[in-house]
Amino acid sequence: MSFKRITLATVLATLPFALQAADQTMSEVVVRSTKDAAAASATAVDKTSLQSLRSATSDTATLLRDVPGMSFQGSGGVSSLPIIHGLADDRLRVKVDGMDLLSACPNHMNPALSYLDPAQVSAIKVYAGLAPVSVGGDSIGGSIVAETLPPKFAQPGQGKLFFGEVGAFYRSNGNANGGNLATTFATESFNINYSGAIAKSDNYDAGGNFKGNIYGTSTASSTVTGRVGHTLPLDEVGSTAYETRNHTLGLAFRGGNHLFEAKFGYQDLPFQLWPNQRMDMLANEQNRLNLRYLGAFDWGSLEARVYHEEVDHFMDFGADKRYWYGNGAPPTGSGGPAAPNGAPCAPLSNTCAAGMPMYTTSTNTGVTVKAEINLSQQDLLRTGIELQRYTLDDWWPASGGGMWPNTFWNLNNGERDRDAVYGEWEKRFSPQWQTLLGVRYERVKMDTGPVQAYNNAIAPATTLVPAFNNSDRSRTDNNWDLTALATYTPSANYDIEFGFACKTRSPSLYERYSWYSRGMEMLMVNWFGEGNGYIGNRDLEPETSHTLSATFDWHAADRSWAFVATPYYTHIDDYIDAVRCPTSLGGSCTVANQTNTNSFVFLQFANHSARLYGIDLSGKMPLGKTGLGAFGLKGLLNVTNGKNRDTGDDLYNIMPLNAKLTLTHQYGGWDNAVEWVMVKSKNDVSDVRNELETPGYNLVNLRGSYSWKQIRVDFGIENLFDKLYYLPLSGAYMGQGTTMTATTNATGAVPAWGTAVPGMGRSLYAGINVKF
Ligand SMILES: [Cu+2]
Repeated sequence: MSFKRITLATVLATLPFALQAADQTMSEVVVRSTKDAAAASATAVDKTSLQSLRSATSDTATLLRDVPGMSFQGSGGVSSLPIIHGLADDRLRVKVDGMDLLSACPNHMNPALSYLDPAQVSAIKVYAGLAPVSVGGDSIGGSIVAETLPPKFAQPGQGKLFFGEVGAFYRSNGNANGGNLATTFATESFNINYSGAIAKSDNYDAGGNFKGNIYGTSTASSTVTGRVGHTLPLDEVGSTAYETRNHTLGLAFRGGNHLFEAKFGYQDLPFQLWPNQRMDMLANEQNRLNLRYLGAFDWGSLEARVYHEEVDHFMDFGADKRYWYGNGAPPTGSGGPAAPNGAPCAPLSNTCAAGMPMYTTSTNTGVTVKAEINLSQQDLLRTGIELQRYTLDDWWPASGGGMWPNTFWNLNNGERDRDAVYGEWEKRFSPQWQTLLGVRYERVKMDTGPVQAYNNAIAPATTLVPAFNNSDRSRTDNNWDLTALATYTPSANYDIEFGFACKTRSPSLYERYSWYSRGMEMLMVNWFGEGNGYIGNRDLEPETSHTLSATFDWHAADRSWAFVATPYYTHIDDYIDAVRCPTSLGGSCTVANQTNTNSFVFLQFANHSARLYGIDLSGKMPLGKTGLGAFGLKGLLNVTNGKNRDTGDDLYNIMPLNAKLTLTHQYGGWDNAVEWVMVKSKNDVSDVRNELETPGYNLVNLRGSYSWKQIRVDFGIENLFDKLYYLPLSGAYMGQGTTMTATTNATGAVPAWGTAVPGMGRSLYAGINVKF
């Protein structure tokens, strides 16, 4: 667990120059900016936790698991969607090295943090509800800031530096393994560094006795040639395998008070299968370039950044979701076992289908300029501009059957551009009182081109295609954000931070422009994991949150013990929730769909009034020192409640009451822990989405590590007692069988509505990292 004041030191250590404080002026600027109120409202994960978790997970978002107020929407093995105080995914601003990255996929399979391996993260922090406006806009639920290795330079007279780290891990469940390498060569003014990591896993096994293979008998189930069910061993959770490779290359130059950095990032992900989506990611490639200037001046500091990102994303059915058509061999790199022969399907026609290829590409170009101006010893002004140009294409080539004869255009030349300007004023009235006040204006402009259905000549395409193509689709939102924070430190043992934030997020391209009401196409538009289908709403308004929050922090002067409580209340106007799609849209928006309670359903996005409240509690205390080492206790408890105020329904995917108690042990180079994770049953569910309830559970994890000067070994056992449990925020299990039916229990189809995704059974893990 990490506490913000303690971790300021960690944040400091990871900032450029701080390690090698060769330049006095420069480091003073950097030091100043981490002591301010803006930094105080963040919770950073400490270095030790980052190091120990990288052997236990390849899913970078979950590095934040011990941050109060965080939960995670389960997804592919390396693509969890972070949630802060019940607000998920696009509602958060997630920055990787200062870049605003967005998922380019109708299932949000490639969120920002999926482009970093845990081993590449040198710092990650969370601004819950009360994020300063300088940390980012177009979000209502807070910000997550992740950074890769900062450049380190040689000190005067030190000559050349060459150092690095190499590591590897193995996890028994799913036979997961991978490795990481980071190296740096540097002089006093030049730095070149590389970091790379690979990770792969087979499907994992659930704990206990999981029978997900409900319809897995191998008989033909459909008139579509060759479509039969796929049999998995009992206990194996289908479509949880993955393989990912991430690389960054950095160059940096320093002269006087100026730093110039260039970072290239590359992801080449062969496959990541999805237990709670109807599709699998069978390729994802990202290229990113990030140029940064940082300068220190008498008056303060100036930071400028230009970035460009391109994503190529491809989906189809992975190994567990169909038998392969044609010669029976799965596509190269799809990760699954070879399937028995299906009947050949060539040429494609309206009665002969071969999978469902879906492509998404995006380009993302941003410019940010930020100045920190020291107005006086007590006053700091932060001001900046942020520009972003974003384009997205989403198309599904004809593949036979009902997907014939056209290419389906889900989004054709979608554009989402942001222009923002902000100002933020920090004042230190006295050693006890600090305040921060910031205002941000942001204009979001969106548009998209004409679309077409697989077949424009059949209903409901006959009406929806012309309706969409003849409509005025350009939208401009003028959004205002405001954050007001105060920190009061009456003594060395107590401080309180409290404030108010008003934040605005414009709808995403998918929320506004997904347009087709046929069942299969709607089922493809879903980033919630609960198996429903969605259609967009061009009349959506931006959602605006109003959050009141306070953090009460009692602690020892050296933080050997601490107790922290953060209550919060958020009211959201125009919250983008969902309604059963109106029958006027035709297609699968049927009368029966309006009232179904035990099936997958079809929904349309709609603005409603909503509210969330809750409290995060965390604490730690020493238990005493014996000849066997120092023992301590850490605890964490999160409560969140969310309601749609218009319909009275519960909000979707709210984590039930959960707590974690950790017994820690330190002795020499040993650092060990026993974790007890407790999660209550989830009974408050979204009725409109037929969200699944999940039972409560307890898990025990063991973690150990031993550090020498240059070698660190981590090991542990997760889910020690091999319990079968269901992930409360992972939606519906659709990891095996054919996935294109919303309502039937046909042989060979996905498990019927009502099965949640089981969590991982017992897993032993070990990792080693060697510094050189
Ligand atoms: Cu996708």
